[in-house]
Amino acid sequence: MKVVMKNAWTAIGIPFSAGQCILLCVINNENSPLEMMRLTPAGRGAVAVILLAGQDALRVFLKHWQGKTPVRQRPVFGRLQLSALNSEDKDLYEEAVAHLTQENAVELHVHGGEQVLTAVETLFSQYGAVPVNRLNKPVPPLTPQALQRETALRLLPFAPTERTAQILLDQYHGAWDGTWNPKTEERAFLGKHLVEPFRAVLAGASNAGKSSLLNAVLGFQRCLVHSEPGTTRDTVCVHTAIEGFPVAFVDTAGFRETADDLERLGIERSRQSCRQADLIVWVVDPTVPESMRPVCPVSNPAESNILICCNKKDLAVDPKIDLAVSALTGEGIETLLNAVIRRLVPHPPSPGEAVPLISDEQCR
Ligand SMILES: Nc1nc2c(ncn2[C@@H]2O[C@H](COP(=O)(O)OP(=O)(O)OP(=O)(O)O)[C@@H](O)[C@H]2O)c(=O)[nH]1
Ligand SMILES: [Mg+2]
Repeated sequence: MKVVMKNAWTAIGIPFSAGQCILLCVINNENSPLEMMRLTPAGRGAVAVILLAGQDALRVFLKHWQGKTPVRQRPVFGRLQLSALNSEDKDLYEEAVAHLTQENAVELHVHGGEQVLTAVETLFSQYGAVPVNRLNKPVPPLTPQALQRETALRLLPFAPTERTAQILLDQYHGAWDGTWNPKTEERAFLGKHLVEPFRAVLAGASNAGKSSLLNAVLGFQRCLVHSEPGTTRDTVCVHTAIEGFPVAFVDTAGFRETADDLERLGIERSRQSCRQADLIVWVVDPTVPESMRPVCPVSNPAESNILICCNKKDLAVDPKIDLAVSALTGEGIETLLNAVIRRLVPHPPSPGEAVPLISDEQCR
């Protein structure tokens, strides 16, 4: 990867550790203004690296540094005083490793929390240091391929699974040649869910076994289960992954006529969850034929949005429903998971295949 920075920066990315990249920077202008740059990628991390560079970098840095003066090629340990210039409070410090990488460039390794990074940047900005992006802001108009690559790189640190990280990496490496075909169109839905999970909502009549099913899917007892109908009130959302694709399962209050105010509030939440679902898994109890009713509460739901699942297979089956499972014995749970993921990702991409990335809001 070669990255060209604006102004005085020239940078080359070198693989650093799993999924990370550090930029080696060369300052090639003696009168360069004071600039600071985050060298570690966005996202959570124990350590972050900030580069302060420019003609005044070392002088400004040493004003706040307690420790050995950094010399070229030898990192030193010390404390950076973070207090504002005119502040009374001089006791705010960050322990750090400093490294003079060039004549006018100090690389500072600090704790990776956003508050520490902001405090360090606030400190240097008081001396006029300007934040510089790790990647050059692309000059508009961007080609669709360049936009795809840029989005992939931005989302990569937030990928929740190895598979989604691999897909994003493929897009960064130019999987998409910019042409649309029916498959690309279809995969745009997946592109929206490489960071944000799909939402699969377990809904249905009360007592059909929705909470038991969620527990069976997860493999541990997350939700309360009881023979009394109306057990679940609040929605319970649990994140997991199927075939490496992130899925948030939502357990909901069962639909039924009730005079109980609290339960009615819960049922209203179930309705809301169904409206926001990428997939509704409508759970039916074959021992209670009325559990097919109440019909799904979403007005005009697209049929592809609903998967009907007959639970309590150990007690009975409904010949009209193909998908039969038992939350109690675990029978059919694998089949259910396969059915869920095939509805959400009908055509999973092979390695290197294009998945269009669309939205900014995927970046948390
Ligand atoms: N035999 C059998 N019983 C089950 C199965 N799944 C759930 N049950 C039982 O059915 C009852 C209701 O289960 P829940 O999981 O609480 O049902 P629910 O749909 O979440 O109920 P609400 O939250 O009240 O809407 C409990 O007594 C469970 O033990 C199953 O596969 N087989
Ligand atoms: Mg329940």
